Amino acid sequence: MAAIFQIFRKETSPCEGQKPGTSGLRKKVTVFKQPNYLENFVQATFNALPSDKVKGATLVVSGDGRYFSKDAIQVIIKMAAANGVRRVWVGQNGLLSTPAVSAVIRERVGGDGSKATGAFILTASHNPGGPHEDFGIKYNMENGGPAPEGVTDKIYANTKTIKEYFIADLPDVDISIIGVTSFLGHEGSFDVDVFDSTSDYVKLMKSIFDFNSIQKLLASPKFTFCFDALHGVAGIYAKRIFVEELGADESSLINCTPKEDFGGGHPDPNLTYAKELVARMGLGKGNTQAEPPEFGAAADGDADRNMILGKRFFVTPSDSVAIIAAYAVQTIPYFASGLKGVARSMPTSAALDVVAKHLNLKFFEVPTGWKFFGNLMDAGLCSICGEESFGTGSDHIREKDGIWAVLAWLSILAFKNKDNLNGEKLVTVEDIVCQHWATYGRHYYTRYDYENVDAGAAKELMAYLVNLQASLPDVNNIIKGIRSDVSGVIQADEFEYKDPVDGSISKHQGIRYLFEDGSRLVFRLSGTGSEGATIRLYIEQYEKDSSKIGRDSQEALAPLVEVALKLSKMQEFTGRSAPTVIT
Ligand code: VG1
Ligand code: CO
Repeated sequence: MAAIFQIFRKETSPCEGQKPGTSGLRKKVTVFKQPNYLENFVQATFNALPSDKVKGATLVVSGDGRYFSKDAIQVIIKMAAANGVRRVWVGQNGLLSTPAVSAVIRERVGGDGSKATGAFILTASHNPGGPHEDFGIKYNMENGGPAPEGVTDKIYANTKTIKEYFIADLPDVDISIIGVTSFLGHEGSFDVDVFDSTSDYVKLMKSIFDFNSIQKLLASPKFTFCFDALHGVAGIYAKRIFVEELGADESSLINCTPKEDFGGGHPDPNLTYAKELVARMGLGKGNTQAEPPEFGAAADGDADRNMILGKRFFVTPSDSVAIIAAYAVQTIPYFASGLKGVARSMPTSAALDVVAKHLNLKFFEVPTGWKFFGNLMDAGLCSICGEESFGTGSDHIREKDGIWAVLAWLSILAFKNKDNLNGEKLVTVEDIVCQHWATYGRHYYTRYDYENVDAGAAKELMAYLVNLQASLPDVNNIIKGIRSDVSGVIQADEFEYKDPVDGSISKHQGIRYLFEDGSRLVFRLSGTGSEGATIRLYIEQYEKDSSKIGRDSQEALAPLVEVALKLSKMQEFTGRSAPTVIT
């Protein structure tokens, strides 16, 4: 053991703009590298926690491996030591997916019986990485979920008054080698435990799913599979689970080596950014791919999001969660005794609502962001939940979980094909989705994102839409002038949520226009961008008539889209004639 480490108190002053967004603090790397910027936020977080969750505690520090993570991990280790933390757990090479962090907090027991009470997760999720791109940091609590608003508000308040931070003069720890490094301080010892990034998570997945039946599906020569990690952290889990445990061929994995800059792309699993997978699956204009795989999936940088594809077929995330919920009890052993309830974020389509009604399940609609699901799960009210933004998950952890969603779909496919693996033709992803629509009706759905819009203009547009809500007759007159074939608005408001467990209220969670026929328009400002503002416009229309469920979704939604764009004066306010991304 080396010499006793010293703790230094460093003077500092507040840095602007350290308000955590929908999921942590996300800024350009160049901002995070400014003197004291990272240190201030970390100290503000320590100061926001009850002292027993810092002094003597065990914390996890890891992330998706993006540029600047390794430097940040060393700083956080030294600040943890100086603030009295007893031990820090680090995934090998600093890698842990966001869902794996949640699993580690909840499940991992250290050699000496220790359990973690929180985690710093270093990721900006689906935002690009690299010296000129984004870095991010968020704090998760003892239940494995993101810090609730009460805590993030406190962190932000602390960043505005901070005067000092504490840091120990420890040497850098080699985080590429598994093992424990101990240091002696004036108040006792401090350990850094570097452990295998995948084993806790893999163990949890094996306890949830029937790996045997999935293995049989993957072994069928009729079933072909492709997974794209977009160079995010999902790659290390994909190799362990899909190849080593389930026997998929190595060639089924693409972009599964994590890179600090995600190979220069957006690690965002949607039809725009997951280009290679989308082409392989035979999707996209003019695609001539001869024999696409039966099933394709992608995850984002920190592996909490997922995109599910069939051969030449896209599953909307809103449909995906509804379908998983509908099949869960039959196909996933973890849910065999029934679902406690289901939940979705407000802008997510109502496909899940219809399933909940049919199956007589408790149902909740919460604001955007995973932190809102945690309370419901901790109270035993919710088993499965999802967001339209490619997030799906369950109460096995307190984060959304990309690999879990892929395993859930493989479980459904294995179930549907269990007596059919040598048959003429497999039941496909498309078959499963179409059957679902035929039973429950179809929710046509699309989202338009206007990225990096002038922040002032975005605010004005939102204010305009709120003002408009004061008079429904006026709204309906405007709409009639735009399209006479669109039904009338019967309710217009800003979504407000009262947490049924702790009674806390979250206001201004999105502007809604609800139509008589069940259609909806929702407008929100993103809380995860790092530059300007991003306007999200969500458009949904319900179709019960089974003869009308097979239309192209952009075509089916065209009248509503026209109404949304003209009603909001999108082009007038933003100067944009088209969105940056359509999903
Ligand atoms: C977006 C999504 C939201 C998701 C959040 C974090 O937030 O809309 O549904 O929970 O990202 O996901 P916003 O405020 O930009 O709309 V992740 O994978 O970036 O942690
Ligand atoms: Co993510």
